[in-house]
Amino acid sequence: MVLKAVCVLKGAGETTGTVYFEQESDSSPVKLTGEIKGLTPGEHGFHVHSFGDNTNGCVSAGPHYNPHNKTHAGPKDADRHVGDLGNVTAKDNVAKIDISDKMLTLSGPYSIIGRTMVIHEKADDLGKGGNDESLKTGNAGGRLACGVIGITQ
Ligand SMILES: [Cu+2]
Ligand SMILES: [Zn+2]
Repeated sequence: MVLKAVCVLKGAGETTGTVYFEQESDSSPVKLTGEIKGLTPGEHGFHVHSFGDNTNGCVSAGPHYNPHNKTHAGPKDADRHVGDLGNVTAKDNVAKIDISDKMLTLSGPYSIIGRTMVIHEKADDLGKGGNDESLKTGNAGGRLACGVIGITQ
């Protein structure tokens, strides 16, 4: 059975986006498509954060989703936060999302449904920044927009 989810990102500024998630079966990679608008040109960190909580804006989403207690890294690293999707790149203020990720899942105890996608102000250094913050957040800076990942048809 194909699993599907969607996330509408909003924030305090002009950044908005829609991301679609699709997974062919429980053990398949998750495909992310869609776009994020209102970005400065260049790379922006893009992660799944722990909580589906927006009570105090994107801050309430908490840290990167990290159920296996790893340090922050890039999406191709074996040891990484489950939520570490690296960067998306904006051209003409729009980032087209086209990601396939083997660590995310839409089913089971580590499902990302009900958690939050966040798009950041700055590039994620993928854990290679040489300081403590790099191993937690990738120094990606403020949270421009976010949204809760929800089930769709
Ligand atoms: Cu993040
Ligand atoms: Zn991380």
